[in-house]
Amino acid sequence: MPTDQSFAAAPAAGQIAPPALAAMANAIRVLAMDAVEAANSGHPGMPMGMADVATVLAAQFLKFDPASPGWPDRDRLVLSAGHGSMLLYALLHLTGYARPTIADIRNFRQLASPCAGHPENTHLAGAECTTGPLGQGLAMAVGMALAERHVNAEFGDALVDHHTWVIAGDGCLMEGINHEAIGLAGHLRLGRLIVLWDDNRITIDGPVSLSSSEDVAARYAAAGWHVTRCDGHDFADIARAMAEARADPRPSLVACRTIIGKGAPNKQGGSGVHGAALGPAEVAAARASLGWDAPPFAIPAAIGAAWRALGAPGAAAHAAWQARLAEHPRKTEFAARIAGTLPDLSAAKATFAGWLTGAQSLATRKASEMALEVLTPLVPAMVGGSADLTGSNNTRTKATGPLTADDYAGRYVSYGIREFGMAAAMNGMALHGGIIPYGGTFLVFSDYCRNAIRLSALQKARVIYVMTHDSIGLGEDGPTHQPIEHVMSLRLIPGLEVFRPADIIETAECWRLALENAAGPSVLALSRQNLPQLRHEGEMLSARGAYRVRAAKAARRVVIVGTGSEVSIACAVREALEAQGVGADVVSMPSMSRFRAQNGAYRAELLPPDALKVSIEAGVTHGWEAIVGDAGLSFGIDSFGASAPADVLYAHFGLTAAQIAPRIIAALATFEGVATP
Ligand SMILES: Cc1ncc(C[n+]2csc(CCOP(=O)(O)OP(=O)(O)O)c2C)c(N)n1
Ligand SMILES: [Mg+2]
Repeated sequence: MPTDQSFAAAPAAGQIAPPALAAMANAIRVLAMDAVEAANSGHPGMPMGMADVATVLAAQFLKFDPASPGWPDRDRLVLSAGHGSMLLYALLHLTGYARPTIADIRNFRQLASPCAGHPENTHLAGAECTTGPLGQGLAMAVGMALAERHVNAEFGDALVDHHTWVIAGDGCLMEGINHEAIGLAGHLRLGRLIVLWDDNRITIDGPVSLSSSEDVAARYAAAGWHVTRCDGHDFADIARAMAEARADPRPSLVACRTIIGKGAPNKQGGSGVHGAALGPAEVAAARASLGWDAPPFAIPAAIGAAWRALGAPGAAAHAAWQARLAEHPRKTEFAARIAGTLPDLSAAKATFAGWLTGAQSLATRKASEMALEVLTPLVPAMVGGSADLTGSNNTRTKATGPLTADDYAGRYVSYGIREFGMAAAMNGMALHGGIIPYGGTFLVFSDYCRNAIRLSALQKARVIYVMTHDSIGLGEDGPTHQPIEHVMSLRLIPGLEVFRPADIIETAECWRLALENAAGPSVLALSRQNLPQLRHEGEMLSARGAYRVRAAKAARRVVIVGTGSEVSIACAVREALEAQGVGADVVSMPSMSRFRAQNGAYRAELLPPDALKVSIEAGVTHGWEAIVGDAGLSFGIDSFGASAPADVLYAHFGLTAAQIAPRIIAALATFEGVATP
């Protein structure tokens, strides 16, 4: 029997009389309005409106242990309507989590408080994910619910048996990503996902009716969801709807009809209460109408005690879970999976080292597939997928069978044509724990994923994006499909590792680096077209971001830096220069950020001041000034691409050795005239 069903039936839960529940809910309301008042910024409306729903959730349904926010089998609570962050902070504080303290709440929205404007998983252990960009919390929750089923399928009910609860607003349901997320959840029948919709019919600009006349319930039903409703201010009705949702085998939407800002007598029900402090007069009026005499940030003892008592069933469930874990034959493996520890990769390292002796001309997307064939059997946490481009992204391996509603043990997700939904779900999977997700699409569609990629980085989530067809080298599909600004613009996202490997050897190295990058996301930008193998020696040279792949024969006057498919072009340019007696190094730079993090000596050794520095990358030249300097040359594409075969396009955009070498020779005279007067 699923263990958290017995948890739900625990006698302590559900036995609190409604008057006491009302007082407990008012504690959330008062903390929210007091914190927003102190900060003179924030959003009181949502926490006050959803206080009753959140109280029933914590009192009767949510499986949590305040002493152990990271307990792997806790229910996940995702506050998708992240602007209502005070709801989460109040819940965590009242139920007895170590943080936030009342001092933290007093410092709501101030530097160094874990109570940031919107919940941030890196600031607060009880925040499952970082939310605020509307719609993405719910979409991440889909990934968490999927992760729960997958890890359950592997380790069983004794260790993995929890629910994912989401508090979402009108905005989360209106965003386009909602369509992708619920389609995926319905298809995969993620019955342990329950969305509590704050159906208050208000957004910032006013009533929802200003902008929307959609039948949300019908849309969810059409996506295969169970839909129910409740009066979000009637404790019994809320509990009835939640119980119904939990019992239904489909993912559930509970439309909780609420009044935004409930408890603020003159402002409730209107959009003015969404995101502004109530002001001293309205706060006083709210206190009077709620019958709340305590001063700001003070919780009456009996109410505080009632809140803290809610943690007891979860603490007991956690203790029972610990006992089961201690007896479990795979406890060590489970702990390593949850911790995200990589297994021994020496077999993969040996295979990759063997490739050095070959001379394989391959697309790096194909090399990536070969690396994945080696890595996925060794790393069971890896769960792959693609947004309907499996045959192009080369993301599926023999070890990754289909993950479906009928077999959650599978390791390959068919995300469908849902790039943003895939990226957000992968964030949720990584944050849930037990999974290292990777997923593919065309690099040009990284823009569709972009805000989720940004959240991968902000949340320090190990998500690996396999982005193929990484330049005009994809050829005839034309400018709609040819990335131009993408590689450079992804490099702008702080904390995102962007790898653009040049051949099979670098591809294998970059895959290892991405896997070992436990505290952040990586993008692998991979070619459609074949690329010659450039390396026959050296181990993990990609780790420093850039290295000399060819040394000048004649006295070095030029250093040519390339990435990905342009490194082989750089090598051809070097040949042309050397033929004219001009010495040139070629530096391959699979990761610009890693190179820039190297010490000055290493950087100067690769890019010496007395050599003319040249970059070649089939994308925007913007950003390369930092590498080649003011006197350097950057060859790239500062317009959109075109529809033609790849080799025609490379010639059209001037990215051939025959076109680049003379321009370097021409520039050399000026450069050396200035550099060595
Ligand atoms: C992607 C995105 N777009 C816009 C915003 C700005 N924003 C924050 S809350 C909000 C209104 C949301 O309405 P609703 O979800 O109904 O919240 P409520 O007013 O009911 O609390 C908007 C537009 C955002 N946070 N994220
Ligand atoms: Mg609303």
